[in-house]
Amino acid sequence: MLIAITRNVSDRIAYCELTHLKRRPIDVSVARTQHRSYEQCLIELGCKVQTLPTEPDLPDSVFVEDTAVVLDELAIILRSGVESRRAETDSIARALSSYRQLFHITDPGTVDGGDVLRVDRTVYVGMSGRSNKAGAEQMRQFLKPYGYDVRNAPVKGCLHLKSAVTQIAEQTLLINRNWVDSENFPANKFIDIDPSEPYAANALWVNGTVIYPSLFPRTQRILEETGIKLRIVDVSELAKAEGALTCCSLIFER
Ligand code: CIR
Repeated sequence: MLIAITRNVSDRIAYCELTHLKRRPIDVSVARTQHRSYEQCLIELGCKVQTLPTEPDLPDSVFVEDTAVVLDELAIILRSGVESRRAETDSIARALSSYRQLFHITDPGTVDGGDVLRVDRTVYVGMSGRSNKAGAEQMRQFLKPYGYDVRNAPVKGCLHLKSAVTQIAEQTLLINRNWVDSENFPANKFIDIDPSEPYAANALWVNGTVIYPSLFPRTQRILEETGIKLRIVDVSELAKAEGALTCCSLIFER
């Protein structure tokens, strides 16, 4: 059974961190409605959704993916590259402690979960504005005993590694090659996003279906033509906070 940890949208989401986007008004009630449809989609795809209580004072706390990495054998509680997001991990660590043994990234390491892409036994860590070599090295030490290969993958022009590349089928990655070099991921097949939709590489593969945002119709068509099974969701209001699809959940086997 897959567990999906989520968290309701903070009233203060308008004060979120923004790196590559201009600040635009965010309608909290629309963002919450979209977030509920996202959770509903996860339920329909077979996840048991565990929604954590809202953190009213933490604007970005809906983006739970950035707080932890959960693998079958352990969970790593992360240390964000931005100070404003570090308090988000307390409640996540409490929730995850019932499922996994916990390890912690510590100073000077920083890693945001949006920078962590696992493909089978390889864990790629994006070298971005949020995640650094010290953080990746700590992950490498935690994961070595379990046989994971941890590799650093430089990204440029985007927030996180998973803004640039995500897994959408066995050994198949959806990629924006302007933001990350495909040579970082040997032994994988690639589907390129439509170049007019640079943010289109973030998709969420759950139980054989790809949850995909309605914002990128051209890339959606490419995926449909490839025969990928899609579930389309509207997360346009959350996207104004620079949040993508993967970042709104932490999904793992119970
Ligand atoms: C931030 O800048 O941290 C948030 N406004 C957005 C985080 C999105 N996280 C993700 O894609 N993993």
